[in-house]
Amino acid sequence: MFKTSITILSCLLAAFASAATAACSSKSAASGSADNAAAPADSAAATAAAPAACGDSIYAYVEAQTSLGPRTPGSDAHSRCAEMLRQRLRRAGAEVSTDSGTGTLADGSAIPFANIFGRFNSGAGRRVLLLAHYDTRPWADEDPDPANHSKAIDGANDGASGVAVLLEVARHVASRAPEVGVDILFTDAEDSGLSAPEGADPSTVARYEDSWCVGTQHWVRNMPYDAARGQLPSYAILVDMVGAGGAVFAKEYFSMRSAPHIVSKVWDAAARRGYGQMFVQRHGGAINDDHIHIASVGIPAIDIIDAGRPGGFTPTWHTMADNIANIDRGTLQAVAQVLLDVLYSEKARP
Ligand code: 1BN
Ligand code: ZN
Repeated sequence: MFKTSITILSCLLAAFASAATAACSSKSAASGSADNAAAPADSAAATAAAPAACGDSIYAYVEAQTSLGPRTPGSDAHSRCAEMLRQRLRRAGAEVSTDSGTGTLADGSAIPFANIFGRFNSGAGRRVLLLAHYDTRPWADEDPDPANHSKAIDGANDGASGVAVLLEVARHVASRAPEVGVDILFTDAEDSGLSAPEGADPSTVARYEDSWCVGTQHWVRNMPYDAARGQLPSYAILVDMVGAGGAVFAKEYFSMRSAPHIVSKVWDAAARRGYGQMFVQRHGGAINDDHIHIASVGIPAIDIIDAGRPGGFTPTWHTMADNIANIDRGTLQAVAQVLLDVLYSEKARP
């Protein structure tokens, strides 16, 4: 109770930037910098110019989602979460739109989706797209107890963490905009997919692969950018499963194929902050995630995902243990800080 009160207090202070003594203040993350608002001369100076991410604030954004219950597509908790995200983006000053429809899962059943898009500083020519999925998996099918395989997960890490990190970015963009325009996309129906069973008929494999990231597949076919007029964002960064203690972000395969220069930019920014143990200089596996669909329409796209541990994904992946008890403020803060450093180092023109 006491601890909760402290967390809420420090987050409120952070959110309203009202006290220099708060656990997270509104000052730049760099200490001793005389003028953090000065234009960065290089990447290291940009680190000094970025606002400071607040782990308590991001944790509170995770809790705001998990307290609704599992956000499986079609559920009341999912609708309430969608409305909350639209409101938060609007309050942060974004122009908000929703791309909704119905997709198809591997078994042929229908799944509703509503992708939520927020655009900051729509007049900026050069833009960066940030995305995370807000839906949660309807089945804990990786849980050690088979009795849990048909239960829905809280998705504190797999879903809420990425969204929370982007809400933190939105909070800072609202109070001091970077030079580039920022677009935030909360994708839906990412996590109701099934993997093809061993020995599946090859003609059915695509159906299984396409049962993941259903919302994003629709969004890219209707995206709010005119590619013919050169309006695509310069690049996109997906954050997925960015809230567990001991997270290891390796350089995911499709990210390296689509945008090795953005992977370098992000991993270099992490190294400058001393997060080299988390953002490791190692190549990772190939992951069927939202970024591959964004890359398919010509936007260089990368995935920051906790898949670099010896066993692959974090141990709570698709289990009932993916809950708030296994969320780590330090990981959330590190990822948000790296995104802020990258965004605030970008120039209005390349
Ligand atoms: C990421 C988080 N994913 C699901 N939850 C994508 C994925 C798809 C991971 C297929 C493994 C297999
Ligand atoms: Zn998942």
